[in-house]
Amino acid sequence: MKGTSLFKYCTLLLPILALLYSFLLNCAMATVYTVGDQEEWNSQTNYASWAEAYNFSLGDVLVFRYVKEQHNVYEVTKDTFRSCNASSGVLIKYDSGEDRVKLNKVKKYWFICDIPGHCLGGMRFGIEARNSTIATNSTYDTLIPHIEPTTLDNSCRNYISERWRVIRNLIPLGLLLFNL
Ligand SMILES: [Cu+2]
Repeated sequence: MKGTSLFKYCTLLLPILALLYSFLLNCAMATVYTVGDQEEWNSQTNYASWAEAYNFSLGDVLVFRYVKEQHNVYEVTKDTFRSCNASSGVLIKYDSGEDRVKLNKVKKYWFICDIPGHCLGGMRFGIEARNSTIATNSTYDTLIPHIEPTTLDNSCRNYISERWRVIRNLIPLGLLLFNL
């Protein structure tokens, strides 16, 4: 009899641990993207379609790899992205050949290469860094009520405490069901 009740508790505990783990993953995992993937940062790649292939989140990192002095990376305003004229609207310049850009704000980022002709030739793209706590693809979301974050700038801690409240409420219910 003792063995079966232990089994019951384990079957209850495992999904809870899996839930917690998936929440932590959603919050803590930052993805590192090499811009252009295998093509890296060069004049032959369509970066608009590269950028569309991914969903970028707060905390993710973009890595620009290229031969130093053959290219560079400017973070620019939307207007400068559109015009490819970097005489104004340049926010940050990178030229190391392996530039790591951390997306540390929820906003739209615009990047160009400022070597003559490269931006107009396609070395430019825009991405939107979203709040990663809003986006979740956990399969467990179908099993428990989904709680929308209350504010746009809510932190991971708020998110986890919201989720934890749901789990905490489910534990007595689960114990009740298993004991009946
Ligand atoms: Cu270039």
